Amino acid sequence: MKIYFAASIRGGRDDKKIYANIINILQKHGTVLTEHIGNQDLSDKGEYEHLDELIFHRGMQFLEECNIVVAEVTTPSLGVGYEIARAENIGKPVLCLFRKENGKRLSAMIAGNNIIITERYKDISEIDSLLKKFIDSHQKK
Ligand code: 6IA
Repeated sequence: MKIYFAASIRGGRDDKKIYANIINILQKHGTVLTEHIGNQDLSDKGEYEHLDELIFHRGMQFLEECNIVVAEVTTPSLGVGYEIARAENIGKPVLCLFRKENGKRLSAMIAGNNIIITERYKDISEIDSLLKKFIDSHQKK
């Protein structure tokens, strides 16, 4: 199982520890093609602009290659929104994970899309079973 994990980079890195924890859990279920998202040294600064084209093309290749997409969507990110829409267009199953906190509300473009599965969680301990449920439902199809 090849997993494309998407989460905010330039949208903000406040949740980077949570991303790293989610990646550890995902790795029990398959290969995470985008492990760098959990990199604690990766900031939201724009010092790598010259690499943007490379980053985009590599991301799109990984999206084609993956079996499922898992996106942590609590911190809004243009890049993650783009990846989700693109994944849906090319027929990849998408699971969005949203942390219930601070009265934040998930974009209606995600919450209102019935093709995408959105799960709300309070604690990282819930992720493993949410992921199992998602993988099982797609393997039965
Ligand atoms: O708009 P955002 O930057 O928040 O978008 C985040 C999403 O875009 C992630 O899910 C990634 O898949 C993708 N993405 C954005 N920036 C990068 C990136 N920069 N590396 C890999 N994927 C990215 C790091 C540059 C590097 C030289 C350290």
